[in-house]
Amino acid sequence: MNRYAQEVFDEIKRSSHDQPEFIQAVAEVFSSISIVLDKEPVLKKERILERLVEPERIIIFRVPWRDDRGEIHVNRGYRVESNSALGPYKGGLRFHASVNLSKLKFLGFEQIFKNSLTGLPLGGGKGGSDFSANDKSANEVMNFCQSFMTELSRHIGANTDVPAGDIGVGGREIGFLFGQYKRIKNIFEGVLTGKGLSWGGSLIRPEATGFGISYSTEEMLKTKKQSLDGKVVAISGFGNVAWGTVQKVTALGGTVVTLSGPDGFIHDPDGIKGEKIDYMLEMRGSGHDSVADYAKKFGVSFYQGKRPWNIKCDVAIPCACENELDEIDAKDLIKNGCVCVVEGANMPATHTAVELLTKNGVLFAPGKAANAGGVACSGLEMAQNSIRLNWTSEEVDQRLHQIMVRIHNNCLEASQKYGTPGNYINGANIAGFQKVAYAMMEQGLI
Ligand code: 2IT
Repeated sequence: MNRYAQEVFDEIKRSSHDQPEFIQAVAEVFSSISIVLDKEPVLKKERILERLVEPERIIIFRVPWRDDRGEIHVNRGYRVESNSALGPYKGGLRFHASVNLSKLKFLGFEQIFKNSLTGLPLGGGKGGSDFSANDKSANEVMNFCQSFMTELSRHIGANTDVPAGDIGVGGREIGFLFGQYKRIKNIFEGVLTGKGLSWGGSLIRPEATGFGISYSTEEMLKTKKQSLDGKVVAISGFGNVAWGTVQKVTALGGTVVTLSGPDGFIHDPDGIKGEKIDYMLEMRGSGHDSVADYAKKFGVSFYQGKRPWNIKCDVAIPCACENELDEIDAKDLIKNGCVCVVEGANMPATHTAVELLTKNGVLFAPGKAANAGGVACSGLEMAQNSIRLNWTSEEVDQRLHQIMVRIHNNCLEASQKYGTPGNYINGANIAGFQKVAYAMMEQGLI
């Protein structure tokens, strides 16, 4: 690491010692951009790193709500407004029992660079709550969302901060949140993305993250004169990201053979396609948060408590959550001849796993480049809201495809320009960082 970066990093380790995911994300970005810091002393003079790692604002609030039996519960709500140099804060809301400040600071930090890479006018942010919808009724989820938005509505707006979904926040939750925002503010505006189609949503937004991941994968494989056609693909997760990825990978000729949940993973060697893809939506809607049902329904193997990375595959796409693919998994993938690992989730591979994979010549794409299609389509939803028009699915998909190809090429070019050709981690961090850093300097001491 560059000396200036190391100094700032040491201070973060001290001041944020209880935020391991945030420290992990900062370490990766700082290592990648060290070469830029070496070449451009103005970045130190302007203290860009200290400014970047400190969110512009963090809002933490009480979310009281009533369950169906009349009992009162209190959850903690958050919005981390990381950076607005390039546009309004933009990033998802995560509702899950595991949500804490470290995770949201890491996700908000990543979102700055991801959103920069999209080429759209989007700042970075993230939010959510330690609330899990799984064991709650629809009425309880609505009560929670209304209470959450009652406070959040003071801090967001179509030109200020535009949240979307993430783990635990899908179309239903966005609907409840949007309805409450409109009631409180008396403004119908594009304050959230991932909206329903009849009230300001964009076609392709539900599929966009997975489609974008597949387009990225295709571009990476192209550099090795390969394609997804005929490839065996292992995927983890079974939520929105996995669902879109299975659809597009299958359409491009790949065979997806695994899905996973907190309970374990399923292995379907014939491929997850047709009605099996639709069944993913049913599993998610059931609120069970498990994939064992898939194995029962389609008569395939289910491995309790295991992750899918020891299944032989050509391409692996972790789409569940942070740090779900470790050193042991990386060794299994390498041993089984995997040629490409693409982060569908945010930071699903641990630091050691990434080191092992890249050292062994496995193509590797970081989440901030590969899964940027989700937020890019959110940017397209905002554009449609601004012009009060809706584009066709073909038009949105074509723009999404163009954006993903451009992100791939920009990352590859930056990796070459700074001496590590084909290292998409360095490429993504450098390309994403430079644009934000210069925008911050042009806007004065912000
Ligand atoms: O991690 C992500 O990029 C998202 N959850 C989507 C964010 C967005 O604003 O669409």
